[in-house]
Amino acid sequence: MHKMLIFNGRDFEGLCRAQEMLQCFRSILLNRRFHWDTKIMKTMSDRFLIAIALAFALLPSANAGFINGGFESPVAGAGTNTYPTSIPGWKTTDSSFEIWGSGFYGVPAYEGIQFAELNAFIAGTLYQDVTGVAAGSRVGFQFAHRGRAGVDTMNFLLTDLGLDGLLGGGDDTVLFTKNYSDGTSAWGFYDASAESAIYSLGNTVRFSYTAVDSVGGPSYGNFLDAADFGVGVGGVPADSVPDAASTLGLVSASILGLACLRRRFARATLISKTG
Ligand SMILES: [Ca+2]
Ligand SMILES: [Ca+2]
Repeated sequence: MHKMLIFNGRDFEGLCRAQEMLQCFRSILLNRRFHWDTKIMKTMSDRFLIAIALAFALLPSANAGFINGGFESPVAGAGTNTYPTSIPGWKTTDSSFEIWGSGFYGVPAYEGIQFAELNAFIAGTLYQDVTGVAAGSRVGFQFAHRGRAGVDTMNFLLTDLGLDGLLGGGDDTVLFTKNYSDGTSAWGFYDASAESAIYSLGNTVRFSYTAVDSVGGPSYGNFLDAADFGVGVGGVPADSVPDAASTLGLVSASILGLACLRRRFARATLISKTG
């Protein structure tokens, strides 16, 4: 008799597909949204379950893929501004981006030659979707923010987009959110070092700035520069699980989750597959 496990229409036999299995386990443990499609199940040993739990907890960190955080591309040059409709890495809810070159209206870039004005034409959202960060990885961020004609305020938000990889759908998780206000005299620089630890859930993460308030109207304010996001960024350790207590907790949670999973297996229909 040959048995196998099917998740979401895919069978899982052998370690070659362990990564996909981990995705399912992570979904159960962290998102609690899992489309159960067990047609045939495979009897798994406790040792295998524990190995999977450990692998889940200690999954290596991955690069975040965050790019162009300093708004240096496309090149506009110093002393001017441009309104590109697309730039590498970023998306906007506005009709275009607004990129300033250092010295335009007397405002210096925080780093490099260029920076962005969040309020191009409206009080919109400027965002970047980041993939490839393993579940359980500690992530950090950094950016510089400045007011244009007074004290401007924007909301910075990190959102795990859930299994659908899209904003909304009932499966999103806010990983971090905070408002930042800065005036015109200097750039404010911020990172994750003073914040509580932020851990990836393993799905696409949306890094976003949304204009909250700006002096001069909706097309004014909230300058941004020097952004970065990912593992080992923003003054926090690059460890996927930074300390023993967290590791033990995550492993325990994983094993507990797998125990629950096994109870669900026990209730599932066992179907023999021949051949
Ligand atoms: Ca820059
Ligand atoms: Ca979603």
